[in-house]
Amino acid sequence: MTDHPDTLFQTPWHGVGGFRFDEQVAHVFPDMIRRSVPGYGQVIGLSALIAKRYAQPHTHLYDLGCSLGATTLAMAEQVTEPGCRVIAIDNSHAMLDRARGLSADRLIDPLPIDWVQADITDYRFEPASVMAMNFTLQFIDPTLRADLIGRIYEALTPGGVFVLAEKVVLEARDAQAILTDLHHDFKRANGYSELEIASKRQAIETVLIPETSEAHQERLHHAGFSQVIECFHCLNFKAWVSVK
Ligand code: GEK
Repeated sequence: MTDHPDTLFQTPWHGVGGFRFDEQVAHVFPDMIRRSVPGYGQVIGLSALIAKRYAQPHTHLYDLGCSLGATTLAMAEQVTEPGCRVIAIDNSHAMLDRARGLSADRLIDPLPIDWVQADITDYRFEPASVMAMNFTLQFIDPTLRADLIGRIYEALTPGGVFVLAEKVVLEARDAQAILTDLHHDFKRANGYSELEIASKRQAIETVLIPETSEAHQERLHHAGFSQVIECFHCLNFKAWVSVK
């Protein structure tokens, strides 16, 4: 399938209440995220490899904030343990609608997948061996993040893993400014104009609230994870694999 090109920000942003994961965004999402997040494909591939290594028989694998199901499908294709199923959760109806359609078009028969429209901040997780949350915690109200990570830890079986990928910020302003410039260069190199970069930045700044790596690592340790290991880093994007 060819990705629909992301042209959403070719006119200035006049949105009220910030960026939303609606039908317009869902339509262009694969193109948008690939051109905006350095290493996105690597993080998806890595999540699937981690799922393959850590999935335990007869447990759930969760994809939290699944959007169109890139992580979901990658995990479902790699895991061969018996009795596993993937629970893909997103609170955007538009995203899930599209994700269900895309997964129905797949020719191979991976693990069973449940597509669930729900808010992950108040969802009751079943026992799971693998939980992935790629580029989603950054959209959750910061005051709810510790509770969510705590509930993820509680749901994991001993030896289970949590994959977390996020946009991060540096404490030092000068260093952060360098990373921001380079991220904008990445977007320019992927064909976004100055107007598109500025408009997207304006639209997203009230809804995407990044934290420092240290804040993420501290929260993961505090939740109880025995190992918190950075497994991906490109510019201002990182991923960690945390083992219970
Ligand atoms: C990928 N992981 O392709 N509950 C459920 N879903 C939520 C919530 C919430 N409270 N808040 C936001 N979302 C995906 C990419 S995108 C990242 C994840 C991005 C959902 C939201 O609807 C959107 O689909 C997703 O989190 C974030 O690997 O757009 O930069």
